[in-house]
Amino acid sequence: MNNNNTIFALSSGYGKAGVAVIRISGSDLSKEFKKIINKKITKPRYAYFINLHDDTSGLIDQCIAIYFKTPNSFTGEDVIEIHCHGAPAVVQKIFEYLRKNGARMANPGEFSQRAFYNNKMDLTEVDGLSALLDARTDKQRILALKSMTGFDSKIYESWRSHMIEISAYAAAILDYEEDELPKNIGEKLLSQTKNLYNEITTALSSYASVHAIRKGFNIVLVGETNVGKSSIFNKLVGSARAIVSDIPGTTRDVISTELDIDGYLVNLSDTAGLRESNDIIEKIGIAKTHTETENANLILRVYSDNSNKINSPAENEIIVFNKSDLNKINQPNSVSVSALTGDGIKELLQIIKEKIHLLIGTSESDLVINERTYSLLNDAANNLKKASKNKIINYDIFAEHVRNSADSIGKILGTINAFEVADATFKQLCLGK
Ligand SMILES: Nc1nc2c(ncn2[C@@H]2O[C@H](COP(=O)(O)OP(=O)(O)OP(=O)(O)O)[C@@H](O)[C@H]2O)c(=O)[nH]1
Ligand SMILES: [Mg+2]
Repeated sequence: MNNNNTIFALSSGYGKAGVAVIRISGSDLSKEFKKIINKKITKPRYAYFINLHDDTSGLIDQCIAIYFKTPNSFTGEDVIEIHCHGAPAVVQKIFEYLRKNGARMANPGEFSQRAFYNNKMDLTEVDGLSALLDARTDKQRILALKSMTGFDSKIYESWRSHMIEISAYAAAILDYEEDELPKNIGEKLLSQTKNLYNEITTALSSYASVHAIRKGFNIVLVGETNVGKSSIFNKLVGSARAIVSDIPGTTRDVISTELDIDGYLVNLSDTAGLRESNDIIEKIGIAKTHTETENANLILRVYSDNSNKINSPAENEIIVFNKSDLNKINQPNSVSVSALTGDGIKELLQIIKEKIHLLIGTSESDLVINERTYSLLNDAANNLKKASKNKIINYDIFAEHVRNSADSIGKILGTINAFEVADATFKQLCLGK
């Protein structure tokens, strides 16, 4: 094995397990594979049962070994997978064996990086893979899988080729007499550019909700002290996470936990109660409550009575009247609960689910947009906007703007000047991918 070329890593999770999978990738591993399985003839994609031996320490483990011949492998290179017993000591011993034979441990994301440079995946597919490995809920899995299997790439490719066509036409106009060109060519190019601009801005507008699926939907409990925010938080979480007491100002810091609500990852936060306070720590807590509220996708405004005027809820708010066991308030656009008895908690959960569906909307069929693709899509939209101002005055400048836009889309896919972008993308991936 060539030291720089042949990399290995544990592709399954660390720790005790029934089976662990070690992946090896390099430019020519057929000889190495023969050595590992101790047989002359080796078939690709065939599971060999082997006694893995080391010259000095003897039997390392009984394993399954599979050979994937270039280019039909994850990285596009020769790949060997060793399925060994999932004991850390076994894995370490096989690593030692591979190191002795000239291979080195892969860097995080290095397998995917090789797959990218060998044209096995484009960058949006790598983004999708990264999101899939992070997926904790079903919605996250579905969204990531769509991107990983090339759904997004097809849309980007079609936008890009359309832009290249428009800019090529625009550039060619300068070389022809007007009567040699298709009728109303200028208006046609302009209207196509505007259509592309609209499609991209529609995709951009779904960023907030797609982001909420990927990173989690932030729900925050806000209200005056003692209204029962921590009690509701505990009820929704199903355990006594937050301290509850009848002393106003019990909660001073933000307490957050993750929940799976209807397949959506939710970050639920309990906050310090709002009141005038001279206590320096409590004031910091209240400032944090305000920050949490600003960053929330959904706010649960909690009250324990309606003695003061209560504003009707904004689109991202639910009004919750707690302590219904003491005083049940029936007011439109609100839900009445008792964190003490559990009364109304089911209804509250149902309203939360409906709100999540409403706020996330139909974005599940949209593109997966992350921080990287968001800024490049914005660049693309801005260039199309510059190009599609009223009338084309200068075809050269128009073509240039549309071409810049196509370049931004190319960077999303990783087909243009993408090395820096690509390196940043791969670093997000874990070892063994
Ligand atoms: N009767 C009744 N008491 C409740 C209910 N919910 C909470 N309480 C009580 O109200 C008091 C305050 O509850 P907390 O959950 O600590 O209130 P909080 O809004 O988190 O208060 P701070 O952290 O101080 O802002 C406690 O004594 C709770 O036992 C309820 O539904 N019914
Ligand atoms: Mg509290």
